[in-house]
Amino acid sequence: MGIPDEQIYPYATAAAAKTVAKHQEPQNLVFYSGWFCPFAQRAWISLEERGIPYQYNEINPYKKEPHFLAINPKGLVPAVEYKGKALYESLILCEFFEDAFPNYKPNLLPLDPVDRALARIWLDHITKTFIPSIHRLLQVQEASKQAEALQDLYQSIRKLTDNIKGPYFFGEKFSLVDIAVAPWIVRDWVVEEHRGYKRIDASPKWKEYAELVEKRDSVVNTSSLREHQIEIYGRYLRDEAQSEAAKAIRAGRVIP
Ligand SMILES: N[C@@H](CCC(=O)N[C@@H](CS)C(=O)NCC(=O)O)C(=O)O
Repeated sequence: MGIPDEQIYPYATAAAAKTVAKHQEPQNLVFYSGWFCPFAQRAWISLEERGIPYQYNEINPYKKEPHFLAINPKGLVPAVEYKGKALYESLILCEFFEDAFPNYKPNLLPLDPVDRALARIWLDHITKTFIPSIHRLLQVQEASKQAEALQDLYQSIRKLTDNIKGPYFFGEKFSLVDIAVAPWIVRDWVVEEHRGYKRIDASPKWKEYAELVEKRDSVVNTSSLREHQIEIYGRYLRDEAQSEAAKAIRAGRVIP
């Protein structure tokens, strides 16, 4: 018997469906994605930003099908197959695209070594504070714990926002730091509608930044309809989700 999370709408919709349709031809790079997945969207935005040729392959990672486990033993999207080798982990894939496709522009990591290290410092901040607090905010049920998670989220956002050069994190150039948060910006309506989050309460600069990031073509073109997402988020909001991330948050562990 499968888990309830298996019951997800099977395909991308809206602008994301058009992007999927444009990427059906076989290519050296096969992108295993889930239309609903914020981690997969990071890799997808990177591919779209740089115009890298890829073949899109929709996966329901909750089914843990053997053919997919052979690609990613963790059974998580995103993953890629490139020249017969399998790779996974969203931010590692984004960096892999930089390394394996140097001629596809623009680069999404700065070229200057100091800025490159700074980008990684902020990616680490996003991984360790922003994502865990937004997922805790979704899942915790007690009002006091929700209030705590909301304040943790605002604090994480403010630290990031204080370092945004504007309009994007590194100035005019859209980068991997922007990509790392973009999928949660386009999904923050869930915590706004159900957990009292407001962009402006994090900071006015965050609100301005979020409004810019969510309009970026690569972000819009990899986003699906909200109506299919709410079914998935309903399980998180009731703390019923059985995804690996949901189980980790519930147990106070690091998201795998
Ligand atoms: N750390 C991973 C997280 C990926 C992840 O959690 N993906 C989810 C979908 S959004 C998944 O595949 N879940 C399947 C499961 O939990 O069984 C990354 O950054 O790629």
